[in-house]
Amino acid sequence: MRRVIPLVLLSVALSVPAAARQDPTRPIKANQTDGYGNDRLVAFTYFMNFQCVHEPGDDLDNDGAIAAVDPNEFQSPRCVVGRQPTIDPNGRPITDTQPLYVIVPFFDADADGQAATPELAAALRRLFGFVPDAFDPSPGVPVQCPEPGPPLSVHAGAFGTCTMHPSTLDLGPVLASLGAVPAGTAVQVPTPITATSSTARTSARSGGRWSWC
Ligand SMILES: [Ca+2]
Ligand SMILES: [Ca+2]
Repeated sequence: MRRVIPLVLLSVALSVPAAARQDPTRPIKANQTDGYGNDRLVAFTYFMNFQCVHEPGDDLDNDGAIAAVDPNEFQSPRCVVGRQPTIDPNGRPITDTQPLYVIVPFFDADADGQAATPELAAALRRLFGFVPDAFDPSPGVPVQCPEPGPPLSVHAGAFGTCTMHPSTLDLGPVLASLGAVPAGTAVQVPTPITATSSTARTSARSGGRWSWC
């Protein structure tokens, strides 16, 4: 079964070259990832961390106390898949932010059933009935995150990493929507391996605020 899951809306300031009429210069830099926009291959350049916006009324640790009165919520980034904040990191409406689609291989292309650990593989098999390549350190498809290393990128990323991103995500809301876990359950997993794409022709511009979808 091949599926693509939508990822949480996060926000980041990054850019692609305004005159991107040629493939990115190889290897791409440590703060860049490959992506697709304006109908061609591009390199996304990160000038800040990929920010998971946390608003006062949120309760991202699911303990019943909203963030406004719960300082424990801020001891580490809380990046929640399936949740969209109303604002971007600049405080502007998220509706004014360019969407950035993060494509996750939700199939097991090499049919090896492997994940980073046997425990993670068992949990994924319980949740989905198979082990997606999104959590396979040696997946059956090429991906942009973690960075593949030379000659494509300067940096070779470790499993569960991507430049300027946190190394874990909470899949709880997506799994709850699928009926796999009760609502309000946090399910922390390694950041899945991904490919990145923007859709709008106007997205291949210099600078800008983007959000993951
Ligand atoms: Ca809380
Ligand atoms: Ca696999």
